[in-house]
Amino acid sequence: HYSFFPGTPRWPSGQLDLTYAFLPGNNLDAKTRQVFARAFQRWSEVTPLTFNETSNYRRANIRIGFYTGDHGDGEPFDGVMGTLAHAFSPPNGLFHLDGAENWVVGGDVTTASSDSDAIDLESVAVHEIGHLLGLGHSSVEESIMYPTISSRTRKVQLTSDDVSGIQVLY
Ligand code: TQI
Ligand code: ZN
Ligand code: ZN
Repeated sequence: HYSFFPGTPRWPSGQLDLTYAFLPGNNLDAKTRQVFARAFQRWSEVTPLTFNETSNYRRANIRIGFYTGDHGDGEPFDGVMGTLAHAFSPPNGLFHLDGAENWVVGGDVTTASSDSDAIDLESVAVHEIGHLLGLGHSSVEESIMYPTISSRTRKVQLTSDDVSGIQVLY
């Protein structure tokens, strides 16, 4: 079953059109930006929320960046595997990803290569956006918000549990 953060934080009802921006220094390619756009779309399809990319990083509601190791927020990344990403509850909007992971960007993670540590970027993005919107973890194993994902796994479809949870908030 879905859960929320303590105090049930959410984006306010007057602020359902959210903007997101990528950390300017990251210089992500079009393919990577598309992965995030698709991940946001999963949630906008089932809520009144909209998500639009902006180039104004400082003014964006949601700020996405890849970092390695200690990056100044008290939650350092740990290299390959372990913590993959973290996102804060509303209305903070920070979404950080561990730049050290073997991210699979839009490819087929189930057949990805040599490295058994391949992690599907879109799957992690859909999960972290759930946190950005106010969802905690779910006890339903098939759900996007379940607190475990395996490498070489693609899990991007919201389940009825995820949809029920987000529709309580929005
Ligand atoms: N990062 C954890 C997560 O996003 C961070 C975290 C731990 C957390 N406890 C929390 C966030 C409690 C909110 C509330 O869950 S992670 C997965 C999953 C991670 C984990 O790097 O471990 C995904 C990132 F759920 F699959 F295991 C993305 Cl999809
Ligand atoms: Zn961080
Ligand atoms: Zn999580």
